[in-house]
Amino acid sequence: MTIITTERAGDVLVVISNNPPVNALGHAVRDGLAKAIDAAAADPAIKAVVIRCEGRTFFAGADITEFGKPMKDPQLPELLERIEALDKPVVAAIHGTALGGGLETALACHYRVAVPSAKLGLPEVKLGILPGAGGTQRLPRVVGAEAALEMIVGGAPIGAKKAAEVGLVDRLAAEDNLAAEAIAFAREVADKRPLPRTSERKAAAEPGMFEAFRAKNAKKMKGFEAPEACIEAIQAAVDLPFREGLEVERRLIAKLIVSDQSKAQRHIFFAERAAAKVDGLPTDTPLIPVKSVGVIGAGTMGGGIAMNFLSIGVPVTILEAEQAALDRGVGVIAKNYANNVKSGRMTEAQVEKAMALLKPTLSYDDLAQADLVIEAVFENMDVKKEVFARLDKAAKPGAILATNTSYLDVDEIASVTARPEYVLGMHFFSPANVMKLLEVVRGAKTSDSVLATAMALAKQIRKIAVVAGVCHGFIGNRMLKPRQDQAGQLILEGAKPSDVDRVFLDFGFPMGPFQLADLAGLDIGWHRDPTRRETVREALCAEGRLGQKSGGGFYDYDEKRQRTPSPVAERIIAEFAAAKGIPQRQISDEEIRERCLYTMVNEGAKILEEGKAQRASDIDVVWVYGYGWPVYRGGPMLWADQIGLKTVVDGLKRQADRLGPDFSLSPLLVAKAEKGETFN
Ligand code: 3H9
Repeated sequence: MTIITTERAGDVLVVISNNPPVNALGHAVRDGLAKAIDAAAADPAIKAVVIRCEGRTFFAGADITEFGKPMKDPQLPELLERIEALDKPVVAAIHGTALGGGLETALACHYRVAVPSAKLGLPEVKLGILPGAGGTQRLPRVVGAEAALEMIVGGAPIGAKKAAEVGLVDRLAAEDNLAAEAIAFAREVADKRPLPRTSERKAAAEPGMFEAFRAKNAKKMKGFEAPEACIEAIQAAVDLPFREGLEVERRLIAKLIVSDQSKAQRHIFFAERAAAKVDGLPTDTPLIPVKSVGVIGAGTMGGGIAMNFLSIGVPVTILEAEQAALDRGVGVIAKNYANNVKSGRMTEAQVEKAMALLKPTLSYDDLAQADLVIEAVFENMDVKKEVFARLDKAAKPGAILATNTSYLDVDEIASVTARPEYVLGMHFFSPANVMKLLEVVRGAKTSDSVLATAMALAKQIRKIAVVAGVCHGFIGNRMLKPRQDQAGQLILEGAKPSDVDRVFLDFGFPMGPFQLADLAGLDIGWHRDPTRRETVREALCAEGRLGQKSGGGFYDYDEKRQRTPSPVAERIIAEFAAAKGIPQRQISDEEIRERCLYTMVNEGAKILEEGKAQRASDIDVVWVYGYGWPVYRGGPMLWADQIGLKTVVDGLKRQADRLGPDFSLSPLLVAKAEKGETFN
């Protein structure tokens, strides 16, 4: 297949790219475009050029798979300079998504025509780099430095209508008539001179704007290298002539592209897409149509789960055991939707439409028509079994029965039904209407169709789904356990909760384990017997320290919920340790890291060894999207690859005596470390 073809439309040369799936600007595309531009330059009969793409989108960027390898000429920046330098107008005809190098290409063209549904953006920052083909220099010259900062440092695309308002798009074309309107436009401007070359414009900026932007976005940018580089490059667009600005851009991208952060962020980009693929599942596996959903349990999880479906127009019947709990659950859903309106994420009309699709009920009979029922009741095997036995009788044949359990054995739950092939786990993360991750737990008997349907549904409700096998805690919570155990042990041996949390915050987690525990509430699962103090949490609860909500837990909190280390909590912990005869010592940050994080990598390796995750990158996706692992560290398995598996194994061996009786090294981790291999 020829990737770049040309057609003549009278005196307009139409250059067409056809490089599925997203017209990435790989070598063949660059080469073809360069030849077409040369041909246009050489032919006096050609008065103007239109560049457009076949398929679902205009160029979605440089070809990310080429990063890290020597790129073959022509390079994108040079190609774009040739396009801009052509002495005949070049018009970009944009549909779909003009992203990264794609938008940079459009910016090098003299004019941009787009359909209203098109999106334009420079998302490179999300890959740990910056626009490196002139984008940091050209965009501020078109839309001004302030808007360019938002687009380049934020990375989110804007719609074509907005792009037209800010001067990034010269004309909007009808959705189904882009090619013809772009050609007509090219004819209109064919003789207009001078040609509007972006590089010849000036980038406007208000004084103090860069500092204000840094201050406003400090929290979002914390830990990331690329955003600051983007700001520096945009500043260069304001301060320096175009060519010198390009030099700054080039120097900055050269450094970023080989950085561990960019490798990690690119890894997650591909990992997210790989996670959607289920090994051994034929691509033509028939899907089960899901037109209505049932949710059992209207608590925090059930309500959040229901919202996912209501928001995409799928009716939900939500079931509770008692009217009061049902009313409360529906009230919370309504409140969450109202908040979405307040924050501008939804309109009143959208919320009304969603709420109209919700049917609250106390009767299992009302679940009879649902194509999928998700159980989100109390996390207890007996309770779940009872629910599934009733559900099996109430649900129609062919309905999918899913459990939102976060730890329990999905096969045991399935065993109480007469249709284990229709049972699987759909483990949402709280708040379920917000968090991106969904663990799809494949039971021993789950059918291919049921699994494929759950994966497809996940995409519809805009979740990132990862397939996990049945084991205690699946991927995420299973790996959380050694981390929590070690954190709990460390504070008994002499580390303060704030020491442990600081190591996590420095690493890039939004919260440390003790902050998180206080936020969730220390009384989760508490037996409410103050005389029983078998764990530190029980000891804290016994003294009324239930976490943030009671003004104190591992930390003390003021009225604004600001935390400070708590002498009272530290006394309770010290007394507990003394009662257990645990000697106190100084604990280094390195030990905290090794015991909390290396043990997670070890558990991840065991999950792989046992085939409970399909690939190491799936584990990384779980931790980035479900547990706040910093994306610039690529998830636990890629992080381990980057610091070296031998480093991890050596650290674990050094700590072995302190890791408790349940710890054992993963043979897979050890073998890979010995062979100098990596997980990803
Ligand atoms: C850049 O441009 C750098 C320059 O500034 C500097 C140069 C010097 N390359 O997401 P999907 C694959 S950096 C290679 O499922 P959708 C993707 O892996 C780039 N491959 O579709 C997947 O493969 P598979 C800046 C790419 O419809 C398939 O295409 N641009 C690229 O949900 C389908 O993708 C970006 O960061 C690529 N650039 O979403 C945009 N893009 O089927 C990145 C996609 O084997 N792309 N693939 O799993 C996106 O955001 C989305 O893919 C897009 C389509 C919105 C375009």
